[in-house]
Amino acid sequence: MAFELPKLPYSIDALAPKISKETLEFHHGKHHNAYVTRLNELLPSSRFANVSSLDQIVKEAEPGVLFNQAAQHWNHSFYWKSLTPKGGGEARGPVADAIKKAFGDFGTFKQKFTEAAAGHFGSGWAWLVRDKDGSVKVVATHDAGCPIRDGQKPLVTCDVWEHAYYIDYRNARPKYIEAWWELVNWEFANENL
Ligand code: MN3
Repeated sequence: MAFELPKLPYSIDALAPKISKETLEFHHGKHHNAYVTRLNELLPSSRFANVSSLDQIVKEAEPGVLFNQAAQHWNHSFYWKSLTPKGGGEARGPVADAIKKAFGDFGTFKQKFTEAAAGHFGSGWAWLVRDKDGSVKVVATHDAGCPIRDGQKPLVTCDVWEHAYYIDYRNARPKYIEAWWELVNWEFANENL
C-alpha cells in the first residue's frame, strides 16, 4: 500500500507573504514528500505491509524510523489543512465555546498555545486537541509525536520544526507563530471537533 503526497488545499503562493511560496515548495515539495517516499520504502518489509490506514500505523508503530515517517506524513497532511489564506482571527462556532470553557477566554488560550509553540525546545508541534474527556487542551509533541497515539483528537496544529519558518523568518520563530495566528483555519478545527 503506497501513500501519496497530498495536494495542498490552496495554491502554492496563497499563504504569501506570511508563509512564502518558497517555504511551501521546500516544506511540502521536499520535506513532506521525503517522509512519504521513505515511508513507502520501509512499509513493504514491515508488519504494516498490507495496512492502508495511516492512523493505524501512527497509533501502533514502535518508536523508530518507520513511525517517524508515518507520523510526519500524518502531521504534515493535518498541518496544511490547519492553515488557510482566509484564516485567522478569533475562533468561531463550537470550537470557540470549547476554548472558552477550557481557558476562560480566547486571549488566555492564545497565550497558552503561543507559549507551547514558542517555548518548544528543538523540533516538534503545538496542537489544540480534544481530549478523551471531551475538553480541549493545548499539547506539544516532540519530533514526529502525534496526539492520536494518546487517544486525543487534533483540531489544529502548528509545525515548529525550523524548516517551517527558516526561509521566511530565519531563526525568529515568534514571528512565524504570529503569522500562523493570521492563517489558522477555524472551520477545519470545527470539522474536527
Ligand atoms: Mn514540517
